[in-house]
Amino acid sequence: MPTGSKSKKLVNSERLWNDLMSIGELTQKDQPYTRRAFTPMFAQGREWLRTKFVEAGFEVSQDAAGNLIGKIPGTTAGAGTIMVGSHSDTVPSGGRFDGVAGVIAALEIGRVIKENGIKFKHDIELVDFLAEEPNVYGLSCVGSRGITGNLSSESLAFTEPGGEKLSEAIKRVGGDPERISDAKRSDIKAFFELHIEQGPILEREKIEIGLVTAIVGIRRIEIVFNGEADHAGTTPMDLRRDAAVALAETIVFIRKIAEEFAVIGLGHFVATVGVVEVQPNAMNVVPQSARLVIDARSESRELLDRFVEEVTRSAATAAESYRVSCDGPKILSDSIPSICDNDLRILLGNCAKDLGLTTRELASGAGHDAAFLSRVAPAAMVFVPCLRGKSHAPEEWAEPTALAAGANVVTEAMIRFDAI
Ligand code: HGY
Ligand code: MN
Ligand code: MN
Repeated sequence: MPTGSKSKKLVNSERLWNDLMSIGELTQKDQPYTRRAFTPMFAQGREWLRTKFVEAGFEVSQDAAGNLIGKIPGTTAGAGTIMVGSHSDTVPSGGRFDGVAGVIAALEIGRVIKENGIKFKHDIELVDFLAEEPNVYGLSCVGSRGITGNLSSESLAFTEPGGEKLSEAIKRVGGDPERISDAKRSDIKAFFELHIEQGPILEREKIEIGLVTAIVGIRRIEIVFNGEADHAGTTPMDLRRDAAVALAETIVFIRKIAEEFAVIGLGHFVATVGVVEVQPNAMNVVPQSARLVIDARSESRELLDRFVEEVTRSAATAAESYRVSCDGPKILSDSIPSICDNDLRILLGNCAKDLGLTTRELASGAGHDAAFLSRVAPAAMVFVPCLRGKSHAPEEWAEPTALAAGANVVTEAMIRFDAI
């Protein structure tokens, strides 16, 4: 039976906060807060984390998929692993909390376990997953896909505009793509991820702990319209083959159909076009080509399928109207909706209540590493409120007390899970 707290608040809130603010300083100075996966700034963040893991007395390693892992061996050989973690990479001009709050919480939980001499039967692993955010190689959740055996040779061959392959990038940050299958795990008995909600519900309802029921499936879809470059001043309107107009009409349709699907009663549905590229992108040239990438999310795969059918029809109609061709829709990535483990969610809820915290269940409209971990292990997520629900922006904010509360809930749940 492990010693240690029963519903005690063991986390050092000030230390957790100071570490989070320190790693937040490791950002592209001209674009706070930016620590894009595989960049020199990301490598600085990783070095900072590795040092902290070593100082905390963890056994530090990297797996073949490039995940940074701090381990505290358990007392019982073969008991398996309890894993806690999230990601330290950011979106461009992102925040100081998305992902990295969960990594620093994992670091703090590991320190609490060591400092309080809490003995676990299970091995404990504290993880920074590689490249959770979509990146220049066109694939998100790189490290957690690796842990679940979902990094195919096709994915490893994805290249960024400069021609470097994803496999080369993984190697560059300490992974070993030739042994990528070694990253696949079957020993994880429970996975916990603490994350800011990245939405307004907990703050609005003044709830301290969010217990995540499901994580949406995310489908990223590319469409390219090809017309004809022409002089913007001399070409008569009826002779123009303007790719950008077909793209614009399609974006408006995407918004309309997403608003309809959002209230159709099949759970969470959202879609947006976050990437728009026009070539040759010159103000006095009729656009020859126009590329868009859609990020569509839903708890229902059937609804995502219907969405793609509707968008396909709309894009074809727009292309015909403006006498341009339409390549796509092409599915760039397609993660399935993930259900979080019911027993772990109940355990987290009981721990939160015993710690005097209010809770509510909610789905996650954001993607997370937990979505992949849930394919190889029981996985659960704890959300903490964030200011105005804002995320993926420098204004992202969460209170020190909220982060400490979340970390205490996860710590307590790990102790109780280990004792089952
Ligand atoms: O895009 C997402 O949902 C996550 O923040 N990567
Ligand atoms: Mn994110
Ligand atoms: Mn995240």
